[in-house]
Amino acid sequence: MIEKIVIANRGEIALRIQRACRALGIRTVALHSEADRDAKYVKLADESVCIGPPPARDSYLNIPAVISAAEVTDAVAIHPGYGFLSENADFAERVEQSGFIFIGPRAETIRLMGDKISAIRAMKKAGVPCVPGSDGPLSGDDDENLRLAEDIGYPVLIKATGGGGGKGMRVVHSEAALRNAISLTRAEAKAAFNNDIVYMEKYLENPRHVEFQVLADEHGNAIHLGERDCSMQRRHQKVVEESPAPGISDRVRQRMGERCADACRKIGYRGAGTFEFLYENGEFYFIEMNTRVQVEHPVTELVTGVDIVREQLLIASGERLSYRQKDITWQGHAIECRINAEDPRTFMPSPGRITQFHQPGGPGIRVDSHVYNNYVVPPYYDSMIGKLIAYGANRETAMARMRIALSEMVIDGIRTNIALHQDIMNDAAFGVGGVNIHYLEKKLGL
Ligand code: MV4
Repeated sequence: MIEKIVIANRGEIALRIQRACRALGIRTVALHSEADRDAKYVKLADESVCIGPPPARDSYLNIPAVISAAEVTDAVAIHPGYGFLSENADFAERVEQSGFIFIGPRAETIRLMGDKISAIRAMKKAGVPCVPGSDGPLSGDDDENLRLAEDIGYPVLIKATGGGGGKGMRVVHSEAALRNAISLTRAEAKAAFNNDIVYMEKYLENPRHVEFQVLADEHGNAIHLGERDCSMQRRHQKVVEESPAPGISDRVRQRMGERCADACRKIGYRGAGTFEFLYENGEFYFIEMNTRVQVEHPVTELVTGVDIVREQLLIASGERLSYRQKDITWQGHAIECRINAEDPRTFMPSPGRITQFHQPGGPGIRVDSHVYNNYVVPPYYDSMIGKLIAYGANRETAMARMRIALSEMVIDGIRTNIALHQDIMNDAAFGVGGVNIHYLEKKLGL
């Protein structure tokens, strides 16, 4: 077993990783910027190292600083959490070249999935259903692209292979707009990702975002933990996630989950991962794979009973998965509300001192947050300050518990999106379940 790890992240996920380490007797090194120096989770760690000034590029994204911190503390492995360096293949490679274990997939796997065209090719080959599209880069031949779009059928979507998470995409509704859309997307992609390679897909107009959680070890074992519905989003930021996804039958879960687990075996995947799908008219279409632990992993933990971060640590230690697929069962329903320090009207970040923090509790309530009374939310990072997760025997119960928990939660001194969550928990369409990815933006009048 790994003896000591560096946690190359901050906030709630740094605390979540630290808790999993404690349970396994792994010593922890908290890395922090100057802005996070006084955070309680930093003091709770066995050791801490300041890796630079507040801006992320000077601290949490500073690869030499992170690796040096692992060297000076004699750590064995580095957990990247989510965001920051978690899906940076060059970082994973340098971690391993420096003699440390990267808690995640092999660098080549991260690179394969980071390039969306190569990810789709790999998944298509492994039997995962994908969106009808160009199956590769678009050429510079306008006539060829017009024929392709004609075959796929308008509307089509031009996507940057270096993109993902919503950056570098353009919908095209007609032949007349195609040529221009391709060159604009190319130019934006070149500027944003230094890669002007683009591809084409059928544009799905009203899909849901449904993703499957997988775990794979180094010994060729891979399992799935079912799916999450993450359709309640605004500007590519998820707001509410839940598991199971409303309307997905056990049979469909098993069939799709097994396809994902099988794809993991075929590509030699290692660690925790997520297959992102668009789900429309009863069909799944793979779009991207995330090679990290995700913000919304707790809803899967609550319905399966599997501690995903613990499994990441065991896998990185070279152990076999603690579970076979037949050991995985799904019980009840879990919903997660992302609590953000933001203005309820403008959605602008609202950093500052939390003068009063009271967290809810009771049956089926979990709070994953690093904040407390008098904690100062720094202005430099993501505005998410925690996650409120409600579990119940069914969706109704989980929603009812979430409503009560939201009413108990007190965060004074800064503005938050708690009222938005209350609104969503009382929304009739959310109550029915299965809203699409455009629902929240339409509801908010965007
Ligand atoms: C799509 C799509 C419709 N059709 N692909 C947005 C981010 C990236 N992960 C993929 N995205 C989309 N790809 C096809 N062929 C619609 C989106 C999309 C979206 C997807 C998931 C969650 C929220 C979204 C919001 C807007 C657009």
